[in-house]
Amino acid sequence: MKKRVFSGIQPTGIVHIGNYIGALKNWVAMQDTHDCVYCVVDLHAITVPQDPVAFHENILRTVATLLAVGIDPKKSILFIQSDVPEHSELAWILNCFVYFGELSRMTQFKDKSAVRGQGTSVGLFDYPILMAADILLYGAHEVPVGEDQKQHLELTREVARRVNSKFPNLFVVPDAYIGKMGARVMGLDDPSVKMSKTASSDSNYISLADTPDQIRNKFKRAVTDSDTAVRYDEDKKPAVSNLLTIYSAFSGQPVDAIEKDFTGKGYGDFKKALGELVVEKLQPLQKRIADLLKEKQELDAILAEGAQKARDLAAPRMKEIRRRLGLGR
Ligand code: ATP
Ligand code: LTN
Repeated sequence: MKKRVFSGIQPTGIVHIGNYIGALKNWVAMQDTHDCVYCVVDLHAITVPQDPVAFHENILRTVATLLAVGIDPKKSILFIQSDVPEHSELAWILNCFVYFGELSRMTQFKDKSAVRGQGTSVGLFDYPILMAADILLYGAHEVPVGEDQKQHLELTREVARRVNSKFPNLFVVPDAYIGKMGARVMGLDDPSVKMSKTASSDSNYISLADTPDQIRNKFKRAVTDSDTAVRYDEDKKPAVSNLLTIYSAFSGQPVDAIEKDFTGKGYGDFKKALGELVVEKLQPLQKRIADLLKEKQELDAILAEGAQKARDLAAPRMKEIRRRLGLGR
């Protein structure tokens, strides 16, 4: 039996190369070795306000992006979270096993609520519990995510263990799968913060929808470090190390081979080559995304089938959970 994988992505905007390198590349690779369930987590996205029209477009664009990068609905289950109501139901149950203090310590909550102040929703506070429900509902063994989700995964494991101590073997305790390279792609304008689609400046990230000129310009303007050598050193040269990580992810070359190619050349040459490389790799993806978005019926059919398969797994699991807890009739 193959091990089960579950992961999710928020449809909050356009997917950026940090999401791609840190998470989606691993999602695609795991399809051949694992039994994969991938979800567009729209209920997570409404923890902050969304305009319904733009939001709906973002959901479809995210689905098209997943298909374009190589998520294959014949190999994996691909669906939208709100199509499977069991996620919300399990989240409620798990809420009753988690303490206020634990959620207050989540760094993503602290960061996001600091920005929103009094406008912080209860949903934002509860976000990690819905994520735990996503994972535990499917009995996932492994969860491929970027480094920023490590703390949420730790909480998920803790919740699973806690429930299991009262209801033995109810949940599989999942492991985070965090890649060795590119698990934390940093902002191009500031290598001390992670690349984020909700960053204040759009020179922070390269989105999968950027035009060739935008991509070239963003790399040209990307922050570098004080000396001139193209060399990987996370502590002393965080900006260039980040660019080398991106180069390596898009070219498939190991970092030391790239360093060799650029010996004696300056940052200018390196950033120019990086811009061209990323343009060349993203163009076919962009075309596929645009083509898929024209086929609304096909997308809908894929999602309907994915939702059905996900429900077929979730419904009996939820029934069992209700029974073990003594809920209902
Ligand atoms: P963002 O900060 O860009 O809004 P997010 O982390 O809030 O993104 P998602 O879009 O749902 O939310 O993330 C999808 C996946 O991408 C997750 O596994 C996340 O860990 C990963 N990821 C996000 N940003 C980065 C990054 N800069 N480097 C590597 N992986 C990342
Ligand atoms: N919080 C995640 C998205 C997410 C997720 C999940 C990831 C929601 N549910 C379940 C893995 C498994 C993020 O990347 N911001």
